[in-house]
Amino acid sequence: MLELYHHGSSVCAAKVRFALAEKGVGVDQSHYIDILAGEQFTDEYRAINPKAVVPSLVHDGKILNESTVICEYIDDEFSGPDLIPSDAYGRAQMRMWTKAVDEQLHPACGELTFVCCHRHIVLRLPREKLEEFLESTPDQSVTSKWKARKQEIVREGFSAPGIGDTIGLYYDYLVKMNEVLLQQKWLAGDGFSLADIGLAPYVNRLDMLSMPGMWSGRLLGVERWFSAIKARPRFKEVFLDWCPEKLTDDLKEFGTQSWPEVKTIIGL
Ligand SMILES: N[C@@H](CCC(=O)N[C@@H](CS)C(=O)NCC(=O)O)C(=O)O
Repeated sequence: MLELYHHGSSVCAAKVRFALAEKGVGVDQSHYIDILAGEQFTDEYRAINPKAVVPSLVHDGKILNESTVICEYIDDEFSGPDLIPSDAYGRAQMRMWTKAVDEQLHPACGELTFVCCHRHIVLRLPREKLEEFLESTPDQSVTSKWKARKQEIVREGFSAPGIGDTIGLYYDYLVKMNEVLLQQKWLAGDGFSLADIGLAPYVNRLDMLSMPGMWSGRLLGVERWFSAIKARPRFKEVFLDWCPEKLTDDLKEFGTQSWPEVKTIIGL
C-alpha cells in the first residue's frame, strides 16, 4: 500500500511524483494537503510529518519524509529504470545537486515563491485566519527559521531583508546548471537521474511564474535541458495537472507582476 501526501504547487511533492512516474510506480492513495489553507498543521498530519511540510510517502505503514530521501527510497525499493547512476562519480555528481537543493535552492525557492506569489494568496485570508496560518508554522519547517521568515515575507514582500540575495542565489543555480548542461546531456552525466528529477521542479516553478526570461535565449544549456524535461512522457501529469487551475492562474498572474522586480534584482 503506497500513500502520497502532497500539494499542487509544492516543488518537493512534484519531485516525488516525478520519481514515481519515471519509475513507473503508481500510488494507491493520494492525500491532497492544501498548504496554502493550513491543512499541513493538523495533529493528524503532524503525526506523519512533524515539520508540517509535504510530501510524505507511506509505504506499507512505513513513514518516509524528506523528498530527496524519498526519491532514493523509490529508486531502491521499486523495479523500473535506474534513476541513480551506476558509477561512483555519477552518484557523487547526482548527490552534489540533490544536496545543493536541500541546503540552498529549496530554502531560496520557498522565499521566492512566497514573495512573488503565495503571499498574495494567503493575504486573501480573513485577518484572524491569516494570523492563525502564520502562527501555526512550526519553527522547524521548510527551514529552521521558516515561521519567522514566512511572516516577514508575507508582511513586507520585496522589502523583506535579504530577498535580493535569495533571488540572486536562485539565479546563480541556473547559471551553475547551465555550465554543466553545456558540457553534458543531463546534470549527473549522460543518463537521466535523480539530479534531473531534483532540479526540474525549481525550473518549472520559475516557468509557472512566467519567468522563463531567466534562461530563454540566455542560458542555452538550461533551455535545452528544460525542453527535454518537458518532453518526458509524464511531465504534464506530474507538474501541471496536480496544480489546481486557480493556483496555476495565480502563479502566472502574480509571477508576471513580480517579474520586473526580479529582473532588476538579477540585473537582466
Ligand atoms: N526538506 C523537505 C522540505 C519540504 C517543504 O519545504 N515542503 C513545502 C512545500 S515545497 C511545504 O510543505 N511548506 C509548508 C509551509 O510553508 O508551511 C523535503 O524535501 O521534503
